[in-house]
Amino acid sequence: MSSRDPLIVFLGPKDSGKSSLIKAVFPELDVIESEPTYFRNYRYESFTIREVSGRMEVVDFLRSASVLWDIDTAIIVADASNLDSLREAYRMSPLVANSRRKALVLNKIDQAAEGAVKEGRKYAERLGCEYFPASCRTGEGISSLSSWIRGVKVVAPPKPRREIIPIPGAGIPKLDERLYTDYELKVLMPGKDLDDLDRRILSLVDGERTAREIADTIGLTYHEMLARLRRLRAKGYIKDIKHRIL
Ligand SMILES: Nc1nc2c(ncn2[C@@H]2O[C@H](COP(=O)(O)OP(=O)(O)OP(=O)(O)O)[C@@H](O)[C@H]2O)c(=O)[nH]1
Ligand SMILES: [Mg+2]
Repeated sequence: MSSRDPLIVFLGPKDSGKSSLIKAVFPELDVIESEPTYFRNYRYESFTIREVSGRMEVVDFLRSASVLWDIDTAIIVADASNLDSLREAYRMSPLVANSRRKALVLNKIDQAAEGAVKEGRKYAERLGCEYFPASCRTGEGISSLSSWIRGVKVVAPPKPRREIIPIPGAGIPKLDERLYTDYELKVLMPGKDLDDLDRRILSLVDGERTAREIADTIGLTYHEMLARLRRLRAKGYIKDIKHRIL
């Protein structure tokens, strides 16, 4: 499996039906049902399908690393039988903020709580994403979801040279910030489709300053800065972001 493959990420609270949906949409895969420690990858054609753990603390932990994930499609899964599941899925959604497209799947509509389908639509609107009420048990909504996932051709942008995969271990380790420090940056040329913040960032990108120094100078958080850098690179304004583990 290449770490450069674009990702199809399944994200959602515990027991919402992430594994069941992967199995329903990609029946050819040998899906493992136990909860992954962090995430579990499957190879599908030129994609990596990734089921993320349903535990909020793991999702929080992965948040910083996910700015380097090349997410083509994000499937946010919630359980229609439990309205809290929708709220939790919504709180998890920043993990896939930089996906090219995303959908909210309200699974288990065979057991939907009253008002859940309508409530799900509101959350999908709030997330600005597609909405698929579905049931792995009855098959309802699965073929629409499957067609949507398969229907769009992917144009892969330049990708990070390195993907950071947490090493499984006991408990949840603290994020090691050294993984992200000291980027060397090079600018091609500033252009027109940039906002003022982008211009300020580019004016400071000189191949010497690190991402952290620029973030501090401008007053952005480090994670906001990394998200901006990814977008600027995808647009071609930044030629290269070199990663160095100190
Ligand atoms: N009624 C009903 N049950 C479902 C549906 N989809 C999944 N389930 C059941 O819900 C439970 C959890 O499903 P999983 O697919 O393991 O959920 P998950 O999100 O992968 O769970 P974790 O990986 O442990 O977070 C299982 O018992 C499934 O059989 C559905 O559409 N309807
Ligand atoms: Mg699972």
